[in-house]
Amino acid sequence: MAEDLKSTFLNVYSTLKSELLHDPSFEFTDESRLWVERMLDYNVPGGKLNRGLSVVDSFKLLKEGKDLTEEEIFLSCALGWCIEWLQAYFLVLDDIMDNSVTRRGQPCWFRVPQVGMVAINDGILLRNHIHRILKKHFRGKPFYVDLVDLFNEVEFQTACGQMIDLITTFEGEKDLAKYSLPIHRRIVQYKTAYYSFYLPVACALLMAGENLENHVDVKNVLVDMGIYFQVQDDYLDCFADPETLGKVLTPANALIGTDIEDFKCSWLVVKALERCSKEQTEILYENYGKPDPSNVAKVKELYKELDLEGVFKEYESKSYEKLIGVIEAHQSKAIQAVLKSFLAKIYKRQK
Ligand code: GPP
Ligand code: MG
Ligand code: MG
Ligand code: MG
Repeated sequence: MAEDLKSTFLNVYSTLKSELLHDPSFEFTDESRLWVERMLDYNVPGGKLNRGLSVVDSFKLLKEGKDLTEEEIFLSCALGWCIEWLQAYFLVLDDIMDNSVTRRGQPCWFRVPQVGMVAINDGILLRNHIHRILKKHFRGKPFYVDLVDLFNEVEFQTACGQMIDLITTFEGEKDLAKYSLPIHRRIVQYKTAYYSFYLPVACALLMAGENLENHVDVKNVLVDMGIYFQVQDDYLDCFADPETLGKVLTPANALIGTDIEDFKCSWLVVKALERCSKEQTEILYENYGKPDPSNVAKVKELYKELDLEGVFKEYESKSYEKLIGVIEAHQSKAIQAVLKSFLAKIYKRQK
């Protein structure tokens, strides 16, 4: 059944792609059509597709067992793909900003020969594709205006999150003293939680005819889930098996993520700062945010000494308990099911 859904979902990708490659608002040449096709295939469908598939899953749960029509299946898949397009747009640009090397087990798009800074424009195109898809398939729906507004709001929140992520990481002003749990929370709430967690469920709610203003409590739980998810991301950046995470090309390469080198306000460095002795704090200040592998190794050694793996495991089970408690207090069984299925997908994930 899950495999079935995935193949339906992938078929909808082919349909949407083909529509975009024949968009009558542009006179494509063979060359330009090939470029867009290669760019889409490289950046859009290669992830876990969790966000996109969640729209369909959530919509089904909101329909409480009623069979979906062909149209409902297609439209919920199309909305799911809009989120995957949004994610592709963010990641293409984020990898340039973070100077990253690999993504999803392959070189970042801007590192592909001949692509380079064309990737910036490709990111803008990906962004525009979302609204081409929405216009083509949803413009006649009563919730069209709310849908467009939702995508715009969430994109704005994410760009603001990206901004605070980047400006707290400024070159030349590297000062660990400004990193704290509230700052970390603010960054991840905006840069990850709204588009990854709230957006898929909000799309499903709109398709089910709901008014989003009546679901602020759902938004709050999903934002908390998103924060928990980004803490996992920060943890995996340092501790995951590189091959599983897809941020490395060969097992011989010890590099996983680049948060330490990039002086990121990661959950790990915040927790380390809370737990360090005076001497350990000095080690952290001396070695954090430097590109040299020996500096990175010292930071990782300190993380081991401070048992950040154990601190994370504790945080993980506490967060789970708390989220389940809030979800089970919700008045609607259908919404409880949506939120629980989301949580089950991410709890104790390895990638
Ligand atoms: C990724 O965070 C950042 C985003 C998805 C938001 C980008 C927003 C833009 C407006 C471009 P990250 O850098 O921590 O993720 P990863 O570790 O996957 O690179
Ligand atoms: Mg990044
Ligand atoms: Mg980033
Ligand atoms: Mg990360």
